[in-house]
Amino acid sequence: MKQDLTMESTVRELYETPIGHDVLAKVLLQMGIAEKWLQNPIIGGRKLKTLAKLTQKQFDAAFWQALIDLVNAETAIPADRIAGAVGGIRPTWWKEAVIYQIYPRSFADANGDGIGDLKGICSKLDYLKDLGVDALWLSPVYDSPNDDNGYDIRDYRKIMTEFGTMEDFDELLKEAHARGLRIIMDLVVNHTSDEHEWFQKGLNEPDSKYRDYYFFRGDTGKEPNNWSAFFGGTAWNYYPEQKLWALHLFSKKQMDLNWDNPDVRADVIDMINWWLDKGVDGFRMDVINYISKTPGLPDGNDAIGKLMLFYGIEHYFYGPHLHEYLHEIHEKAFKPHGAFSVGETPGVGREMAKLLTGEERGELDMVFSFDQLETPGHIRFDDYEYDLNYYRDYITDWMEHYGNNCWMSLFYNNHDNPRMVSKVSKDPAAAQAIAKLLAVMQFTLKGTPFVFQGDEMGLVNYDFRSIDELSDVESVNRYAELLEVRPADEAFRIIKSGTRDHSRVLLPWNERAKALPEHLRQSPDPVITDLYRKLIRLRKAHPALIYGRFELLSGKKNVFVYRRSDASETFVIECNLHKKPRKPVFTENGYTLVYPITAGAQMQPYEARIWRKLN
Ligand code: ISL
Ligand code: CA
Repeated sequence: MKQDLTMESTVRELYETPIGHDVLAKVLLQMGIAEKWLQNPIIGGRKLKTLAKLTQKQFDAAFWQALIDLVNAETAIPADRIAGAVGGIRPTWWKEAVIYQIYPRSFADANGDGIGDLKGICSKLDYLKDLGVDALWLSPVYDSPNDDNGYDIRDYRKIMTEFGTMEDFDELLKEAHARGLRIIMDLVVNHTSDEHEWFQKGLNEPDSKYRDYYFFRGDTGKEPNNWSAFFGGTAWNYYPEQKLWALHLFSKKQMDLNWDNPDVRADVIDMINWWLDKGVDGFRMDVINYISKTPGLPDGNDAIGKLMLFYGIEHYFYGPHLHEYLHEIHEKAFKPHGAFSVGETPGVGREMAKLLTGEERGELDMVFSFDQLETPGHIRFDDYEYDLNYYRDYITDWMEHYGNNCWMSLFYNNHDNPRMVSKVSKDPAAAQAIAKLLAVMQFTLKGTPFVFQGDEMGLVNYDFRSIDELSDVESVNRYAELLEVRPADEAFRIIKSGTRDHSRVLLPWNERAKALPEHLRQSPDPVITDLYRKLIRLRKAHPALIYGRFELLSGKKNVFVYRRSDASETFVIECNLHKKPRKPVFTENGYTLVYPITAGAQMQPYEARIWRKLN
């Protein structure tokens, strides 16, 4: 479909396009405004030029032009919008699976040096099997100088020394497969370490073909554009000796690859095939939606930069060749191996996600979308209480509109985020109930659950006492930046709220973790682990919880009641999303209680109940 929006088009016309839908939703989310606002007929009927006039303080003409260009550039429409194009859900192993994310550095330390390793992972395979998970996603285990804990890869075909050897990896793969556990690797190919051979050659050998593997630019006296790096400052490094600039969207040691160069794509695809030939079952693809950048790398729009707190995003979060490059990787690597892919796609909304994961498109199997992780108007570094009413609305919207040809990922945590339990409430007395509630939702909503290590232990955030206890490059850099404008204690408070270190402390079962200062120690909660085991088994035993229909029964304030059903049975799940007890909404005629063992007259704070009946 050709989109030909102009400033004469209406807000509704814009909102009806996939990109317009997602961008407007994202802008409102950043501004802390409910998306419902757009569904108001008066707003919807306004011309864009009128809206532009009303919002001229926030958004300049260039913003609207950039948006219209982005919308008009996407000619595809999601298949579920075409009558008759999508049938029923196609069953696959990864729709039925529960996937467990391991952050190897802090998971299990076999040799007692305080750093998790591959032998450690091997030693926990029986535990993981018993938990009931089907696949393990390993955060990067490749050779790396660890500026960003392995997300800065120096050699894609070598194992990080601290984690072990390639023999250890082969052993892990064999042992995992012997237990029926699949292994999903982390694919970090938006960038490499500056210590990668390609970058070193590109930087130091002017005639090398690797000069075009990255975004090198000659000396013009200042940064080639105004883009920001996510881990602080400008996105450009200057190399005085070579008189060259080079682009990095993340840390100063994570250099962006130039995907427009076919040799880059061929080398990356070779590498993927090398791992797939070894027998790994798939990849989680790091910031994979960032790989295609607007040609010429133009400056980022000012309004977008201010709104998103980073400049330049609109030039790479959904770049001009993204679909083409993903399709190429799919055709040349994933498809021939029948391998699984999940893309990490920050900034991608519901409709863009459909164009990335629609089964007819041959790009990705699933994506991680992140707009569920903070309540609208908040960022990770704010100290606030996350409102689960927002999660209900967000997840319901996706489940109702994502279509049978797309499949969702369900997660609250990963190695980049503080624990969701702690976001919802800082009250330690509430933690167990919240962990249970999150687990019940995760295993009974529609999609593939991704458990992050420690979720199943009921882990919460750590009470870090000083910046010296943090090691994440993002936290360290941001803290230094904040010190220029805030007193030290305030700067630390901000960093402490959002630091990725909350999810990266050595897990409690390690000997070395027991030696940590008391405020960095937690005990696994066996009640939560037991509940994870039970819920995973429940989900497995009842296809209605996997492929069944989802229907919202009540979404009023603090209430989330939904139904999952297929021809043979019906489940109803009722959740109290709030810290106050309340009367149940669901009347359980003909249903039996599956969880918990008994149901009182009141729903307790954050209580969740699962009911079931045969059809
Ligand atoms: O894009 C962001 C800000 O809006 C980031 O939050 C981004 O989503 C995130 O940092 C991307 O994460 C992944 O790539 C990073 C790495 O540090 C993370 O650990 C990884 O999950 C760079 O490789
Ligand atoms: Ca170790």
